Amino acid sequence: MSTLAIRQTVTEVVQKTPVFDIHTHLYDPAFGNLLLWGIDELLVYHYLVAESFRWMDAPYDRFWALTKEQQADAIWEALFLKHSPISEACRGVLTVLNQLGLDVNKRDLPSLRKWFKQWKPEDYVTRICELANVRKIAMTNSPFDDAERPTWDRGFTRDARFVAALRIDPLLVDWPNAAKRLAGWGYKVSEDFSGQTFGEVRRFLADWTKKFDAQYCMVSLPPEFDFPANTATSQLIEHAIMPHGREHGQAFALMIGVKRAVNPQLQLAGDSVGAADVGAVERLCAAFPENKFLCTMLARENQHALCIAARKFRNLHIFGCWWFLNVPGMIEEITRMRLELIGLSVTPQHSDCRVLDQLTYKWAHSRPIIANVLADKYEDLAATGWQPTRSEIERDVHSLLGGAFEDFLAR
Ligand code: RAT
Ligand code: ZN
Repeated sequence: MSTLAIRQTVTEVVQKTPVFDIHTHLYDPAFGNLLLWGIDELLVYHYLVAESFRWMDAPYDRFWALTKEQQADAIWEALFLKHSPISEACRGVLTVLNQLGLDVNKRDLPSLRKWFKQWKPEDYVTRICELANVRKIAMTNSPFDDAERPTWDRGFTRDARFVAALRIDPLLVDWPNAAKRLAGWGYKVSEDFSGQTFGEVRRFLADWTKKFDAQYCMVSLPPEFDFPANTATSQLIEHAIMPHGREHGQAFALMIGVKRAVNPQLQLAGDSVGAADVGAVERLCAAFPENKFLCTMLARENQHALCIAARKFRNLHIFGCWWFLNVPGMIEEITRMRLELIGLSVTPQHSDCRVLDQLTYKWAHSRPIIANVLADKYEDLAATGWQPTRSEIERDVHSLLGGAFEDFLAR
């Protein structure tokens, strides 16, 4: 293949390969209103809320008192009409509309709203999955979430496209309150870890793993996360999460580096970032070679050391350009570094979508970047005389878009 043919083939294969989106905040349609979609949800996405407040002078409370539609109007006005919508999150809204065949150039929010009203959620899920070329979506499912728990307790027919992930932040970052809740649900736990506490936490994890059919267990942690340490988080990981993981063959996903609520007035949009210690991840991987770990980190400063950790520990699979890193410049830099350091045993991207429609933009924006970096790498190989074949390219791209992740979970 000529270098041009390599680039064209890689671009085409990356576009055509269906993706397994391994971390989102989307829900199986059986969860009803928890599955967010449509223009107003797109506009009130917390990434845009944070950006719009930069232009607003009114008190925060006044914005939060508005209806969703009014909030969307305010954001549209501030971020799309009064200034050009060049940020990644703004551009995303326009990519969604464009992919749906809508004319963004009219800048006509009421007529966009009218268009979305014609859809039924089930049909819309299919339309969006087709457009985004997504084959499977990992949800974020928390037993501590009062909004979703009733649906699990009631039971429902699963949509095969949506798989569950057992999210346990309250357990690991707010143990005193989590202990109270577990006790309320009949688990014999004590805040001081006495008696059968660890065994009962394991029973709790096993119950919800079964109920969710959870593909992995997940937590997000602050920059200060350390292991081993004299903290409830560290104790629970060692004595409950790790044995649970081994017993169920379940990987433990760590998302590290989020500083929650640095500006609480921004609500969901008020979280920030801090550099963490990759050493804590290495020590976990070394202490528990029989456990599998997934990891993404929020700080740009941590990306190189995390790649090196993955070179040292085959029980560590790194994934995604998380949240503030999910912008083209960072995706390019991080994906290039990962491919150069660990080749194809990585999942370069997840979407973190909260609104169904965002699947189209997040993947439309990431795919060409991944393709471009990958094409550079194949070109370098071709320069040595090693010509990649189309089927080798297809195999590799399948790995990057979820296949390597599935293989890792199945190991
Ligand atoms: O990216 C996001 O939408 C964040 O608000 C978080 O949900 C983060 O991804 C997380 O899973 O904690
Ligand atoms: Zn997330």
